[in-house]
Formats: sequence, structure tokens, C-alpha cells
Amino acid sequence: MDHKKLTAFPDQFLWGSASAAYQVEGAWDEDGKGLSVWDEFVRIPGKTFKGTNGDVAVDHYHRFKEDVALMAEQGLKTYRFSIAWTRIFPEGRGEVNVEGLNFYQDLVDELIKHNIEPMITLYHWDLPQTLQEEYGGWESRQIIEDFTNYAATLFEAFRGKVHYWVSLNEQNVFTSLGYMLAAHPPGVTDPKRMYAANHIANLANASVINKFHELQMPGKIGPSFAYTPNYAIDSDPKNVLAAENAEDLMAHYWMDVYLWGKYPIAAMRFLEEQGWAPTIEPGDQELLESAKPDFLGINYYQTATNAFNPLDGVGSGKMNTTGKKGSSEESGVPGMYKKVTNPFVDRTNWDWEIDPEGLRIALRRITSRYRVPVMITENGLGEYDKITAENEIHDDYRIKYLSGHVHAIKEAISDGAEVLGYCTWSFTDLLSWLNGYQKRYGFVYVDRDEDGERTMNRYKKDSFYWYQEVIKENGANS
Ligand code: BGP
Repeated sequence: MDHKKLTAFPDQFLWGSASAAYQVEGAWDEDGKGLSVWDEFVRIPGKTFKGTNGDVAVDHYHRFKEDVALMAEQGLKTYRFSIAWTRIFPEGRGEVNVEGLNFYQDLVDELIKHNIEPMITLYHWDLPQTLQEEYGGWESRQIIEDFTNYAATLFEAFRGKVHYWVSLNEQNVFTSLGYMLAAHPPGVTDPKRMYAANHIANLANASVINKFHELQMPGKIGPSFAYTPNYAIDSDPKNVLAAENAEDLMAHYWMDVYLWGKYPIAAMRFLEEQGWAPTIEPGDQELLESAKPDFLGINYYQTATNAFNPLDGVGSGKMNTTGKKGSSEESGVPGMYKKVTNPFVDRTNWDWEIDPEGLRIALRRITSRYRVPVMITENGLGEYDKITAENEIHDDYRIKYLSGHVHAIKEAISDGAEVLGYCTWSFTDLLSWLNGYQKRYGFVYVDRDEDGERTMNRYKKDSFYWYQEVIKENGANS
């Protein structure tokens, strides 16, 4: 619908930016930190672009004061970051590693000092390697207790200081890439194991949310879901059904569980037919239904357009991790859907579709289906950036991308969606898990690449000043 006048962003709207421990911190073995599954996985030849890893990343561990000062200069209202489980419990459980916890205490205090609301992600993929080796990580129900204890330790450590918490980051991504595509640790290709691990992750997520509420923590908690809204390529009913299949299997399969504690019916039937359905034990259903997230976090980057795919049709295809436009392969789930090119939108050099309207559609769908407040925990554009001789970065393409999305949020708010905040991905440039350092997302350019650590100097891009203005006027002209 067209609005005569758009609704203003709420006064308390959290304009923010996000990162994840492994992608920014570095200091991979300092101050008692244990090894995570990513510390190991990146050393397997061929897994990451040019063998890049986060050993040093963008050295945020040692430069966090400089980074927070830049956030304050920009006017950020919130900074979303993740805690490395292995800094708190080097082996996943046991005694707290005080030095590791101190790092985050210092970071949180520094943010508060600058009036920036800290938003903590409990789990952004860097599982303690010990837990992977001891009992298979997410494939064992033991993780429910260990993850809950780890979370409870942090809740108590930051009670009253941190008011926004993200439980799991992109459970759909770490389970699919970890157990179906072998692109993330533990490098498995077995859908049955994926859906089993995913079910256990759902239980762990529910348990942590319940713990937060039992402890009467001041603040809000929710998971962050990587939501890619699905479209049909046209009105051929076969293609429309394919889009419904994709939405059920790729989105409702997680969101329905977070908000309703129930798996979607058609997707579950499909998994049962394939022999991939998870085992639901007595008590599981009650646990899932008892947990009530205070918001749904969404990471929104793109939409997906779908067409009919027969049972003997295309399966998973190679992702574009090199930045060569057009190099990603066709992919789908036989019998459900296949992803096709949307002729109405442009794509990045990594073949991600650029679709600001899709964010409004995402917010509309979530609002209608679940009636829950949404925190946009990630949105951004990964592109090549060029630094000039004067150390300027003219990233007008990023400004265009982000301003389109901010406008879409404003339209969704005008439609009636409740949006608590907007975190761009990312504040500084950082390591992309599979795409190295050349796929940049930040407002702040970091002088390093996959060939060397260079100076690590920080330079403000044009988009830095653009967002500064948006925040200052609370999106009034967006
Ligand atoms: C999300 C992750 C982030 C980040 C982002 C960009 O899926 O939560 O950690 O990496 O995507 O993705 P990429 O680095 O693959 O471009």
C-alpha cells in the first residue's frame, strides 16, 4: 500500500551496527582462550577463500577502544557483538576464565561510557572444540545444559548493564552449512544429522530463553534468524507452490518453532518421507512451547525467487565465495523448489540479490504471522571497496543499499510493524567466514586483506557520515 505520510521512527529506535567475535577479535589464543571449531576448521585446506582465518582478524581485541570511539563519533545507539564461548569457558564448561570475561566487561563498560547500548549475541558459531570432540557438539543433548550454564553465567555477569540479548545467531545457517553442505564446521553432509542437531539447537535456544526469564533479567532476549523471504517466479500455480514449499522448509521451519514451539506441517511431512525428520522425545514439545522470545531478531540480506523442481531435479550447488559475479550454481531441494534468478532485481558481485522492498515484505509477514516485535540484527552490503590516495572510500553503492533498506523499514513501521532497532552489518570491515577480507561490509575501512595484515589502520568511509546523519535526525528524511 502507498501511505499518504510515513510514520516516524520511534524515539527510542536503536540505530546500530553488528559484528561477531571470530570475525573481528583476533587474539585467537590469548588470555586463556580455548580453541573453537572455527579455529580448527579454517586450517582445513580449501575451506575458506585463500585460506583466510580469524587468528588476527581486524584485531578488535586490542583495538576495541579505538573502535568504540568511532562508534561514539558516528552516534551509534547500540552495538551488537558476540561473546566467544571459549574465552569464558575455554573447554566449554567448568571454571570461568576470568581474563576472558574481563575483556567483555571492559568492552561493555566502554560502550556504556559512550551511551551505546550493548547487545550481546551468546552464540555466533564459535563452539568450543572440546565440546565438539567430547560429545559431538550440537548433536548431543548434553549441549542444552552446557549452553544454558554458559548463558546464565553471562546473564549474571552483565545483569543491569546489558538489556538486549541474542540467543543463537542464524541457527538455520550454522546447521545447514555445518551438516548439509559441509561449508561450516563440523563439515558434514547428512540431512538426517542436520535436522537432529537443529532440533537440539531448538531445545537449547528454548532453555536459554526460559533461563533468562526465570532469572528475571531486566531486558529482552530473542534468536536471530537469517530470513530470506521467498517469491514465486510467476503465477504458474506450480511455481507458487514451490515458493510456499521454500517458505515452509527454509523459514517457517525455524520461525514457527521460535514463536509457536511447533514445526510446520508440510515441511515436517516432507522430512518424514525423506527419512530426515528429527526424533522428538517426551517433554521436547512442552519445552519448545514454553519459551517465549521477547523479540524476533532477523538478519536480512536478500530474497529468493523460486520455481517448480521435480523429485529428480536440482540439489545443492556451489556458492559464490570468490566475488566473480554469476559464478554461483543453481540450487534447490528436489521435490520442493529450486532457486531461480529474479529478473526484477540487481545482484552484488557475490550474487546476493539486492531487494530493499523484500525487507518490508519480511517485516510484514512476520508481523502478520507472529505479532512479535522485530529487531533487525543484520543488514548490509558486501562489496569490493577502493581506498584513494587521500584515504577516502567512496562507497555510494553501500549508501544506496542501506538507505533503500532504511526506507523500507519506515514503510513497514507505517504498515504497523513493531521494529525495535536496526543493526547494519558491519561496523568495521571484518573477516567474512568463507569469503576472506575482500568482501567488505563496514562503515569503517580496515587496512588489511587476505595477503597481509598491513597497518590495520581504520578509515571512515562515505557511508560512515551518511549513517551519522540518519541517526542524528532519527531517520526523519529516510
Ligand atoms: C550472516 C552472518 C554474519 C556475516 C554475514 C555476511 O550470515 O551472521 O556473520 O558473515 O552473514 O555474510 P558473508 O560474510 O558470507 O558475506
